[in-house]
Formats: sequence, C-alpha cells, structure tokens
Amino acid sequence: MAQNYTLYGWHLSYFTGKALCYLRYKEVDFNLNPVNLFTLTHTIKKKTGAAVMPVLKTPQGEWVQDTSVIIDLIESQYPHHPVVPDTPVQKFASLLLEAWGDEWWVPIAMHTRWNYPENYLVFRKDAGEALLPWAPKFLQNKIAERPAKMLRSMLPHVGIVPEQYETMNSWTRSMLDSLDSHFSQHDFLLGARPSLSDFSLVGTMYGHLGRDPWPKRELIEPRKNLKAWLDRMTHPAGFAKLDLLPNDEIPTSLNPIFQSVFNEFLPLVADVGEQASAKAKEIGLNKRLPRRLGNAHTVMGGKPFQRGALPYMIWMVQRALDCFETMRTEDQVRVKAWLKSQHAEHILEMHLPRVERHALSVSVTQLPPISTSSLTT
Ligand SMILES: N[C@@H](CCC(=O)N[C@@H](CS)C(=O)NCC(=O)O)C(=O)O
Repeated sequence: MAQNYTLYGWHLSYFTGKALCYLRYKEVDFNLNPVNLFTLTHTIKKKTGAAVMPVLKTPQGEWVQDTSVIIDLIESQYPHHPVVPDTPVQKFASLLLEAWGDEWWVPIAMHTRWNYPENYLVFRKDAGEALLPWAPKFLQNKIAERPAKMLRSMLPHVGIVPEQYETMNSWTRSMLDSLDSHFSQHDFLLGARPSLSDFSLVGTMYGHLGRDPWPKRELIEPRKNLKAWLDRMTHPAGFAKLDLLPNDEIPTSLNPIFQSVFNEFLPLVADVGEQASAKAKEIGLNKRLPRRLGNAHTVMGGKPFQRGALPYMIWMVQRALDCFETMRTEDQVRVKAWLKSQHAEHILEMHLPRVERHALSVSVTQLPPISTSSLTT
C-alpha cells in the first residue's frame, strides 16, 4: 500500500472530488489537506504554475497537478484494480468520457452552485475555514468572498448567461434522467466496478450537484439510482474486485451520454481547436496560449450553446485520440466498429492541433494538417 500522500483540495471542489474518490478506490494511504490560503496562492502556485486544486504531494516530495496526471501516476505505481479498462472499446470510451465529465459538465456544476443563493452558506463555511483555519469566524467569512468573487466573475465565460439558463436546465434534467436509468441496470458506467469514466463524472456530482443544498435536493435526491451510484462512488473500494462488462461491451443505456459526447462536446472542442490553431499561427508554435480564447459554439440538447474556448480541452481529447493511435490494428478495427454504430466514426478525423500542457493551459506544438474541421457546428 502507498504511504503518505497528501491531497490538497476541498470537498467543495469539482476536481478534488474526482481525485478523492479515485484515491479512496485505490486505497492509497493519503490525507486530504483542506488547502489554506498560503499553500494555495504561494506554495502550489510556485510548485505547479497555478493557484489550483487539487494537487497531490507524493512521499518523495513531488507536487503533481491535474487529476489525469495524478491518476496516471498512481495507476503506474499501483496497477491493481486498474481504472483504465484493458479492452480497446471500453478503454477508448472511458478516455472520451473522462474528457466529457471533466470539461462539458463545468457550466452545469457552476450554474447549479452560483445561481442558487442558498448554496453560498456551505461555500462560505468550507472555504473560510480552509483558507484561514485559525482566524475568527468573521475573517473566515470575509476571506471566503475572495474565491467566490473570482468564481462568480467567471460565470459568463463558462456560458452561464441568462439566455442559456433554460438550455442548461432542461439538458441537465434530461441527462440526469438518462444516468438514473442507466444506474437502474448497472452499478457503474461500464459494469460492476468503477472506471476512469465514473471518477470523472463524480467530479461534477461529488462536490457540486450532490453536496450543494439546491441541486442535492432538487436534482440528485429525487433520482434514487443516481444517488445510489454517488454513494457507491463516495466509498468505492469495496467494488474494486468486481468486473467491468464482458466482451468489451458498452451498454446501450449509455447511448444518450455518448450522443452528448459526439454531438455536443466534441464539436465544441473542434471549435476550440480551430481557435487554438489560429492563435498559434499568430503567436508561433510552442508559446503558451491564453487560458481562454474567444467564444466556442456547439449545441446543448438541440439548442445553440456557447462558452469561452479553453485550449486545455484539446489536451484532454488528445489523450483519447492518442490512445486510439497507439492501439494494435485489430483493436482499432473494434473501436471503429463501435464508433460506426454510434454514427461517430468521423471523430477520428478531428483536426486538432497537437498541444503540450502547462498547468491549466497549453501550447501548440504542431498545427493540424487541415485546420478546418467537419465537426464544428
Ligand atoms: N483539469 C484540472 C483542473 C483543476 C481545476 O480546474 N481546479 C479548480 C477547482 S475544482 C481550480 O482550482 N480552479 C482555479 C482556476 O481555474 O484558476 C484537473 O484535472 O485537475
């Protein structure tokens, strides 16, 4: 068993939920350190290049930032009960779902937190106590306003504008219904034990939808199967010895989820890719792009949806596409057959620029052969 890891993060935080549930699943010996103001804005920023959470400090003193990198590291050191499936279709699908769970759901998680004022009491208490643990309550309340102000100011850039509220609300209810229906048949997304895809989706559900009072009451608790999945994900180690679905199967109950991946999320990333390529042509290769470019467009539940273009998203999708590229030919044939059954073979032709990650942003290392993509809406 691994010894003495420290996960710096808050229960409130989207990506801390992902890392926390994952480390519990692997039964890594770790402490959750509710990161304070100094560590977040000074130490973590110095060690990783951004004031961000979560960050994992290893027993060797390394500071590892980004949940995908954290998971890759722990998987390489502790390969028992892997979270990345070892069959090609489930493996590729779980990487796509990781990108979708990490990136597509952020506007939903922020909308259901910041547009319902009753949630703020929980945020203020948790953030205040974490940032200034030894300070009196009034100072804790005051300091909590700092991240709250920063996060509220980000809302329009994430697509949270009044014209899009109804689109997000109806998409969320419909997607949560689909997930509830899936979890009435399967304990996890790909079978009887969790995979990478579950740890990504739990990011949205653990700290935000399942913990903020408004969405917990209105969205999660009425959906008993989804709620039961969230309870399993919160303490997942007991499921580690069980199996994913046999024969590399992707259950048909996930079809609505993959329709969102293929028809909503990936067209958004294709648009981000075009903007990143254009920016790289302007500033040159291997230069760090701004964290956000212009607005990227797609659809959500059949309605137009736009939000700020984050070049980081390209890196997440690149991980999935790289996984396909490095597969044996016979495995690629199986992935292509599955994509064809989803009318999504074209995603393998996404002409994304090649990127390298720098904390929360990326630099373009290579432009795509053709910079227009058939995926953009
Ligand atoms: N993709 C990263 C993202 C981490 C992230 O965005 N964390 C949020 C909190 S959940 C944060 O610290 N954001 C600070 C910021 O955006 O400046 C991961 O997988 O760890």
